[in-house]
Amino acid sequence: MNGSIPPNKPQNQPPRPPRPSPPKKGFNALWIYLLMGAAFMYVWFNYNDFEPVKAEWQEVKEQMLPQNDVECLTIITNQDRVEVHLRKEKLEKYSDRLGNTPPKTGPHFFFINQPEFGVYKTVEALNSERATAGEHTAEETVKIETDTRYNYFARAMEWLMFPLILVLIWFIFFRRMARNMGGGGGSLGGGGIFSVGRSKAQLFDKDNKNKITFKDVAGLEEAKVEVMEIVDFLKNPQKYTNLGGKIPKGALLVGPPGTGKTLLAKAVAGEADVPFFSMSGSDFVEMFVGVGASRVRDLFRQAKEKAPCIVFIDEIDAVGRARSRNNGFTSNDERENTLNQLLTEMDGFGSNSGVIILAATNRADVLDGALMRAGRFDRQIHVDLPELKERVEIFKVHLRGLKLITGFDLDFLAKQTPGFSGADIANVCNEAALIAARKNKADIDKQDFLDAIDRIVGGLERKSKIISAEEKRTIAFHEAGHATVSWWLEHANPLLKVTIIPRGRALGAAWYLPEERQITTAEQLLDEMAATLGGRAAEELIFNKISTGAINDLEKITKQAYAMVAYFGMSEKIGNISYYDSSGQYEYNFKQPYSEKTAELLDAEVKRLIDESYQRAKSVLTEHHDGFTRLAELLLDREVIFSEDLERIFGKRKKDKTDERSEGDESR
Ligand code: NHX
Ligand code: ZN
Repeated sequence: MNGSIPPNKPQNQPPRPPRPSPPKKGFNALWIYLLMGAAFMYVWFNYNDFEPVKAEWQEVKEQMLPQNDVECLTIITNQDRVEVHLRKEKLEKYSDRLGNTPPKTGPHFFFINQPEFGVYKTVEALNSERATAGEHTAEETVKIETDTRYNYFARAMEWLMFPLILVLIWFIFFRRMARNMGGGGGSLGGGGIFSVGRSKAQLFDKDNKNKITFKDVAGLEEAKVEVMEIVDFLKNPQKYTNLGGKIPKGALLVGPPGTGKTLLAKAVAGEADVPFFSMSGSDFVEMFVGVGASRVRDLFRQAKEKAPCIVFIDEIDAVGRARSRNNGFTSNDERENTLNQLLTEMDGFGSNSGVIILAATNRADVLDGALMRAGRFDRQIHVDLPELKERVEIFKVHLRGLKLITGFDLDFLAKQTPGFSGADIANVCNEAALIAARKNKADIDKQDFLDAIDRIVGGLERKSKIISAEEKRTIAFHEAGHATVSWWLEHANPLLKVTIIPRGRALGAAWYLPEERQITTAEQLLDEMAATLGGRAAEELIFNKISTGAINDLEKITKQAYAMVAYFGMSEKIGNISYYDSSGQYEYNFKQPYSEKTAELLDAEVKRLIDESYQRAKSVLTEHHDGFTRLAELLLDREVIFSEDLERIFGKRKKDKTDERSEGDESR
């Protein structure tokens, strides 16, 4: 490549390519500028409208020099090259080789130099010969110059190559990363590498099509009232600020999974008619350091631009978990930075700036105290599992689209589903429709719903599971044991049915209708423990052999007994002490908060409670041995028996106040 720097002749520069239309993304723009710069450099270093013609030293020495055609010779010191500049007035002579319009200033020819040519000496000799000849004039001197010529473009490229490759790799890497990280459809950040630190909040604007309103939220009456007030804060802030009140900055929706926290937040968005940013706490968390904090910053910047608006952070416990003081190796600095940024931002804007933060979590107990203090999440809205009336409402919503049999009893369904969340109920309704369809029914009836509930609580029925006759007997007596003990113990949950059809992981189950109560007494807990131990007790009494099948029962009562002793203060020896930790502070502490001696005492008390319950179960079974064995035989025969059958065997249950009993259903 010939890298001669042309004289500055701007009129001969090729026109610069037209500027591309302003690129949308920073990423593209950078590329285009880089390419343009490279192209420009190339043109600049290579631009020359005339290329010297190749000649031979022989011809220069024997013709051009003697005939006084040469004005100047330029010896390029770092290349084997000599350039020949002809005298202006002699150019015509060479027009057959140089063309008709050779440039006035050269170089016009060049030749490849070799040391033995002795170019310099030859020219010097010629010049001095002419000078001594006396006819020397300035015009006849052959000038001789030296020049060192670098290939600037190649050298520049050498310098730039390495960083360029680095930058390229970086681009590709980050672009892939950014794509993998999703940034989904409605993401404000868009794709691309420069959006790593952007918030991934989804924006629901006023004119979003599938709006959810408070009408779509069944139950949750108290929570709705609270949340409606927040909508009102945004709609008429003056009403509140006129009286000197400050608009709250945030509200925390707390409640178990599936109870409709997110739905409620979406309804707020639908009702408020303000922009609604939605993101999940885990969206802040990324593998890069500092990304979380910068996303928080970005989220709040966007929110402030759109104020008044609502920011909704789902699963805030992902970032809001309590910062711990001394967690040497479980520390998560990145998460703490994110949380700190969140705290700062929530403090950062004035309370009347029209941004309200809603956050949802099912673990309010693990949240950092700083997050919950007034001035940040000023209020907590508890969203609990729906009660009977609310379940009726929720069923109404989900049954809207279903083809039901006429005279369908909605209240019955609600009674059969205590402890179900809104999401569970939605699941029940859908599953019922699928079950009815599988049976090619025209409409869905009560039995389909009951099957759906059983399926959701207990798992899939596995009728084809092969069980030997001996095992079947064990299962039947085990379940009959549960049934008998729970029937005769006053405070145990009322029984619904007993089955020995395998379902999910269980080979058989006793189904109860637990009372919907707010608090549980020690008697109730003890009776339930005895009933749960009834299965193992029955196995021991009847076969004098015990099986591994009771693992689930034992796990449950062990946890129950531990809770009674260590949390509920229900053991006299321990006293009214609770080692329960609602603050989550001890979560990373491996040490138990009690002494070794107390630990031993706890263990002893747990064992005592369980042993006593087991004795009670056994004594109930021996006392009602006849009914118990009849029940087991009936179960072997029919596979499913209901509380009516038990009533026929044992007579009416002491505390079976059927009409006022609460509703429910849970597998044991
Ligand atoms: C097994 N299952 O795992 C076999 C298939 C004592 C007659 N080898 O107590 O089915 O032994 O009153 C949730 C629910 C494990 C999780 C039930 C995990 C059962 C159930 C073990 C009846 N009914 N045990 C019972 C039973 C078993 C198991 C579970 C679970 C058996 C017992 C399972
Ligand atoms: Zn059992």
